[in-house]
Amino acid sequence: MSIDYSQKIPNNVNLSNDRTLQRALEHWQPHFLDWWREMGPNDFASADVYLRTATGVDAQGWASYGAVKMPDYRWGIFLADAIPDRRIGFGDSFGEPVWQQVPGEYRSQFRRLIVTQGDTEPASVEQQHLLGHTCPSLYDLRNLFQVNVEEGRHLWAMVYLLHAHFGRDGREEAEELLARHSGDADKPRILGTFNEPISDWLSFYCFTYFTDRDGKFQLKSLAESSFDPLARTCRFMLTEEAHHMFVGETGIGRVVKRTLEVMKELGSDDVQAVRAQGVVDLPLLQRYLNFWFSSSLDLFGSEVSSNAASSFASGIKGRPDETTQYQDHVCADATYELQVPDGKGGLQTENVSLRNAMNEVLREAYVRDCEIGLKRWNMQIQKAGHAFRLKLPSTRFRRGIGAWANVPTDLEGRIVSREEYERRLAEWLPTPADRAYVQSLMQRVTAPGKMAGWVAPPDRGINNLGLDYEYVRLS
Ligand code: BYC
Ligand code: FE
Ligand code: FE
Repeated sequence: MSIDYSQKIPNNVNLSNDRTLQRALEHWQPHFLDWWREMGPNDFASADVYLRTATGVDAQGWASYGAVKMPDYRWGIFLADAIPDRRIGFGDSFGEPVWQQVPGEYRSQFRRLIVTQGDTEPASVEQQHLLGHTCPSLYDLRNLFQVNVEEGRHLWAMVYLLHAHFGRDGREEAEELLARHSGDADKPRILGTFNEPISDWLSFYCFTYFTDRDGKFQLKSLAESSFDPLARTCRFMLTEEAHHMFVGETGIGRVVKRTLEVMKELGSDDVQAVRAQGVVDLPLLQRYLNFWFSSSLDLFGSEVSSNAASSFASGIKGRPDETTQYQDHVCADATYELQVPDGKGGLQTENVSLRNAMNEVLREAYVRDCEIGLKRWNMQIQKAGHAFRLKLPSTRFRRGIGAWANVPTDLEGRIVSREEYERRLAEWLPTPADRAYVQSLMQRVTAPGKMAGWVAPPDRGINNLGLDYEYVRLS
């Protein structure tokens, strides 16, 4: 079904046929806009931004591009097309028809997941609230705003489900999604990573690489859900998500490229010499990767989780690509082997039911996906003739959730003493001096086609336009 843009809230869910729901969402809309004005990239409200907007939900040409002032962006409700006769793909009800309504017994579990998902979307906009002021180029500024408006739309996607399927509770949750704020002492966002500040562009690239990728895996597993409206919502969100991860992967790749150019000119990889030229030394980049990777790993929840087991059993949340990647969709008797700390400084092996280990299954798939970018960046470094390699730390490193929470380990995942851990953190994570140095590089560049000195230009522009296109017209 095509998207109806003649409505106050663009949608492809026939909203005008359900007056009560339409009114409820139209009541929430000004609250969303107030939130956007206050917490979003509000200093750029009058800028013309070259944005893509969804015009359909099919694979061919779903997007149209044009200059938009962000407060006028048409946030709406877009579900991927229904799959005729879709069946439940996993768990105890495998093979039964999917649900168009939430079964009463699963209501609170669904609500919790949809609220958690919804909470991350506005959180990321809040985290990136001030980044526009230090953009390295108009191209990057445009990408930031594209990501921001789409995260705003992802909030709409979850609020639609809350309003349409959870009655009064859902409407209250929708209000709460605008009342919690990233980093707020009293009302923080739900998940840890979404309360971390993103105050420089290196963090933004790491966040879109690592944290939006958690989004990809969570959305993929919710896209398998037996609750069909949720599955269809997430399937469409995934088409937008690809660009967010592209911004991260190419962003880090451009940082590496620029640093290698400077190292070549200098004939040296000496950190002080490299920094004197105003670029990001590779060990510093590594510490940023360590920070955002370890933080994002926590977003998958505990290795052993009864929540995950019951979500799988009841068909609420599957594994990414459940149909194509797995043979056994029921996992009634399968087990999973885990290595966990034994509490005495050593390790022990635990055999748990596979259903209880679903968070870990997801996390493993995520880690493999994260490796792809590292391979590419290391290829650049190798081609430039350097021995340095970027590396993902062990999944045990600096964990705050699960079996490894608060167990001090080094980057290889070896358990170390608390004292050694504290002492070596400056080797492993960005130090205040690192952050101050990165901050000193964040000088705003807004001449069309120009690029800050710490990042190489991208290979190509947006939608086949040149790099010197004025992607954001500031006024
Ligand atoms: N921080 O059984 P457990 C995205 C909580 S990113 C704080 O271990 P479960 C995006 C957990 O909520 C994708 N708390 O885990 C990216 C639970 O609390 P309650 C977002 C945490 O429930 C960039 C308790 O610990 N989507 O879209 O199996 C930009 C025990 O939970 C954390 C989703 O996450 C943490 N890191 O799984 C924009 C999907 N981790 O309820 C957007 C929806 C866990 O006992 N959420 N806890 O108070 C879920 O599927 C699950 O809730 C989780 C946790 C995977 C998060
Ligand atoms: Fe999102
Ligand atoms: Fe995203």
